Amino acid sequence: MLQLYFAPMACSLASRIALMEAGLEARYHLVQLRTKKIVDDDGDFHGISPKAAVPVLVLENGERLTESAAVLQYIADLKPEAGLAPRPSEPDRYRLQEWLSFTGAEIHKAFLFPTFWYQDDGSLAKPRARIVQTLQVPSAHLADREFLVGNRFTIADAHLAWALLLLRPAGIDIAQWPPLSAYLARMQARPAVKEAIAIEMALRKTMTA
Ligand SMILES: N[C@@H](CCC(=O)N[C@@H](CS)C(=O)NCC(=O)O)C(=O)O
Repeated sequence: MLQLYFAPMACSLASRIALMEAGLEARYHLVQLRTKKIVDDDGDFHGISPKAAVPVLVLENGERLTESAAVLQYIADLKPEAGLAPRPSEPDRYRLQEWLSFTGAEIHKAFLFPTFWYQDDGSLAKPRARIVQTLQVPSAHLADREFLVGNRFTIADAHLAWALLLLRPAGIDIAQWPPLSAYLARMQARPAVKEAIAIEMALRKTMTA
């Protein structure tokens, strides 16, 4: 069975959403990122991945795959009939990769990550200045579209929806981008997305309690 190492509401949420949208079973291992401990067995997460970052997907053959863009495509390709990614031969596959890269590099790492990790001592000025410019891109794209790629939900939506969910805890008001706000509401209304978020929010509460 597939196994996913995750932390509640971290970027691994997109992989959980993809697994649930695809109807694929997996064993989920909770990782405490601060201590790098695997909660199941108190193991050291560095032993699972030298990157010590989630997501890590353990494949059926025991190999471990990291990086959301790769993990998400792997999951989508396990269940092509779920339509979570255009087939590798289709031109839209490159559009999908374009969005996975943009969310991972420009949204996650360029401003969400620093917004959470730096103290509010002026070092936040740079990432905050990039927020409006960066989020304008998906906002303009989604002004007249329901989904990022083609006319159905894909793993690119799972990835972006996760990133948008973090705006609030990062102190950024999504209402300034009405298309993104409407898009996130649509994504959150999907049963699999709703369930994935509910599971991880409940776990997060127990970890902070
Ligand atoms: N490029 C990686 C980034 C993975 C990443 O940064 N994950 C975060 C959680 S969102 C993490 O586990 N960070 C390690 C830490 O906080 O110590 C990907 O897209 O999967």
